[in-house]
Amino acid sequence: MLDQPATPIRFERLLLTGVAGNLGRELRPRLKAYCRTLRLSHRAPFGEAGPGEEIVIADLADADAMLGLLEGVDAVVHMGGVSTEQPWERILPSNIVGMVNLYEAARRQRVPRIVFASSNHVTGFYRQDQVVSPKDPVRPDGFYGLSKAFGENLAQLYWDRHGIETVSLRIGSSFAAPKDRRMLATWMSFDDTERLIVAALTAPVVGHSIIYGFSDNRTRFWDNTPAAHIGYRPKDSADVFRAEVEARQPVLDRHDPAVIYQGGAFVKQGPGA
Ligand code: 15L
Repeated sequence: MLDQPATPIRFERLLLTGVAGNLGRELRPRLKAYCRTLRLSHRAPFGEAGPGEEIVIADLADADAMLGLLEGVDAVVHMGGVSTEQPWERILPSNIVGMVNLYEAARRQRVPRIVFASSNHVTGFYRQDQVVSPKDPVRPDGFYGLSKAFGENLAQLYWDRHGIETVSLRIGSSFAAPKDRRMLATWMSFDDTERLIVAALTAPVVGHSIIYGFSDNRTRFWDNTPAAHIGYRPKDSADVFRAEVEARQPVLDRHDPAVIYQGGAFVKQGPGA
């Protein structure tokens, strides 16, 4: 957790979906610092509410449940849904139907802003020797990346048609430490993840903005210049782990698609793999 909250704002009620996932668990105490009440949701029971928390069990695929979930919230941090490459039957209800349910609920409950956990896998089929910006065409590396591209397009529609603002975060690799050479470029520390989400929640005007989520790493695949208005300033860097990661993985097979493409191993798991 940041020593000082990144900005002294207070939301009355923030909703964090997908709280039982890896990143959801990490964000739970962090986001509590920015609101009076943190509403937490997941599709199955996951424990007790702490002080200043409330729990609502809601399946993304259930439109009525989603409508109730969004009642009275000032903003949503949407971490819910499938977060890895999976068979289409699993992705469809949560990342496609679920996203429509989320945005329809936001429209009906008049929720003004959503911070959407998109993914770098929206552009995973760019090569690692390219630097990609949020303005470049999408190149999903599987059904998962494709579903996140759908989510971004849906966010654009709800901004253009209904004025609901979204910041789509194309999160790189948000873990305690980079696990491999690729993550020396894609890694985002948990503190920087908090900084990014808070910047996305509080930037005055965002419309629908897309921004890549990564720390201040020396090697990088992405250029966030078109999202400078979000005001995200990473403070950590994967480079403190560089020597250790390179020693663990000294030789790379340059013919391996997981080494060639930004999406890494995801490019080998998609449809037909
Ligand atoms: C993602 O989108 C996943 O949710 C996460 O588990 C990581 O695998 C990450 O991408 C990544 O690309 O490293």
